[in-house]
Amino acid sequence: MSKAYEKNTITEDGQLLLKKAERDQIETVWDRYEAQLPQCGYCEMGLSCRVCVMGPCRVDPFGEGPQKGVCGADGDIIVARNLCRMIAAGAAAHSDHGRDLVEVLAEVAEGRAPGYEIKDMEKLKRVAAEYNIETEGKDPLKIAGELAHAMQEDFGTRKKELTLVKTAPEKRQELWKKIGVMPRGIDREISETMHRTHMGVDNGWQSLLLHGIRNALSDGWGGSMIATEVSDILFGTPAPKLTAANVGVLKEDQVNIVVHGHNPVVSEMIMLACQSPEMLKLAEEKGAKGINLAGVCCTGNELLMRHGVPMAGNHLVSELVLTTGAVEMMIVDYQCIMPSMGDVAACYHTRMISTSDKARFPGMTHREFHPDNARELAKELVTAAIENFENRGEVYIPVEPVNAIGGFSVETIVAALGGTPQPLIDAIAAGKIRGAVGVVGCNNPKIKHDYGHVTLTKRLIENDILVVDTGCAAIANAKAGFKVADAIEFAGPGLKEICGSLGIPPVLHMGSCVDNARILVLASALAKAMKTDISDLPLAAAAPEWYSEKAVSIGVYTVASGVYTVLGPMPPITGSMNVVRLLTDGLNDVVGAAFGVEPDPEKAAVLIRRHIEEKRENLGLPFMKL
Ligand code: CUV
Ligand code: SF4
Repeated sequence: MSKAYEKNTITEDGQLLLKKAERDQIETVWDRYEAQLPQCGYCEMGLSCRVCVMGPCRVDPFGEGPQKGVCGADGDIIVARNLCRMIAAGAAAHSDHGRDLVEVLAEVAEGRAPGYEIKDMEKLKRVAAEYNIETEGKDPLKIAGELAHAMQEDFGTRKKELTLVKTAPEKRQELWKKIGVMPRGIDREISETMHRTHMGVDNGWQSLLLHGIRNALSDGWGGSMIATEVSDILFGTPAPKLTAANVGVLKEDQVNIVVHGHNPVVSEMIMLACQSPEMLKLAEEKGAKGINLAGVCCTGNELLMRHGVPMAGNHLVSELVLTTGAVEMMIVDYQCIMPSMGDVAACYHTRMISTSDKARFPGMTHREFHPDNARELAKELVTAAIENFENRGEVYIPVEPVNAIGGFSVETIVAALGGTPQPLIDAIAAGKIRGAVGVVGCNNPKIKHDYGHVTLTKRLIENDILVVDTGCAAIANAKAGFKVADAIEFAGPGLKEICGSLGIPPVLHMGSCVDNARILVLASALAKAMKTDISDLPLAAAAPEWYSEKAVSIGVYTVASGVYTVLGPMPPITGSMNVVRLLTDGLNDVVGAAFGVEPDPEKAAVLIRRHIEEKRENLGLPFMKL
């Protein structure tokens, strides 16, 4: 059987490693996807329901079979309920990640987290001020303790609104209040979604979706934002750093340790252990030239943003990274870690370690990290990885890494602009930069790996649209070479001029998926500086290859924040034309933005350019007829 490697991925390392995987008889995500075809049409349309045991039920999309579930729910209700449950799961994932960070902050405050510390004192004070915590002359650890406590309150049910929502433009806040979607408590909204979607509770597809919006907002302006802010406090606010991406970042003559997952709590400690002289000495004794730490997915993005740790790959190549035979140990925390990873690793010498009490995987050794044991456990694991170096078989690292610059927090972007967003606004007003787009989200075997991200990004920057990216999209764009200063060659003349004079690439890496909150903060800053609402600005977002429930939550809070968002893969909603019309059009009248769906990135680029020109025209800025 010959495989069309080119059909699966545009990346050279991905194609070569797919060949290697075939030789080694490794089953990959693409093989399993093919084995699943054709996928269930009812599920694809969102028309199947497993909410209770009178079912499972399905509604016939052609109007011939049953039109209602056993309980009487029709297609609109079932589709809306399913979508809301996706939002709840996504919001829960991001927000629980945020909670874990808040817990570390609390333990740091109590002196029970050796190795962790407050890295960004200024940010601690700034965020504490948002929570109305007095900081003058107060011991930082005391501030940290009070802040952790106040943030934990945001997760609860006792508030009228989340604290950080007030960083949104005032008009936006008023709108959220007016339509009744102001998020009250992070856990509360998730829990209420589960309640409303229970059989026999909320059976208004519109009211369900409105609550879905509130739930998603509790992620974007709550859980995710808290995750980002606390990560910056504990590990430092990112600043531009040179890094590299693709599987070529693995080193033949060094001990390779790869971290995979999302939360920096574990990976930061692993990084510190890798840098310790004691470990480096041990590696040398074992015949290695050093210890090379690399990332996959968002925990990698967290390390990349703050420390320039290189990135071996994104979601769809996570299995392939192991087929290099060069990875001594992969250490995972949670989210987006395929349960197949242990099977792949078993064909090589790679040791697989799971670290979170809430995330177990077949074929992995479980070594649980807690703030009090993290520093010691990290050293133990790195020692074991070093000792595994001598067990290596054949190593295959077929490509050279691509350089990239990462680390664009809002703080550094504003600093690069000279301390205010005004130069960016001036450039937009003058038409040198036509607008800005967040390209975010996952990979999905339904879209050729990285093709969606890279094609869309290329089309946007060549049309003078600044791109900011996060998650797997950010890794795709790094591999494509869009993140070095020279990448301005790919940009249109206006963007090229502005980025050239600032010395920044035309595509700015803003971090992990929870760091989409940084994009919200940036959009807010622009809207506030222009004394308007986010929905008036020439902005858009895209998730060209999304797959996860987290991405659904992100998409919904982005639209609800006033940003037109184009999805690549179609969400499971086509079973209800009412839901489709609301999400792709009706929401414009509710929140001033809506979704588009366009799997072809060339066409998505046109949709986005048209949207941006329309916003420019409305603002009275020079616009281009497309
Ligand atoms: Ni969240 S972006 S696959 S790892 S959610 Fe995971 Fe970051 Fe998508 Fe990528
Ligand atoms: Fe069927 Fe209704 Fe139960 Fe869903 S909630 S499984 S539609 S009976």
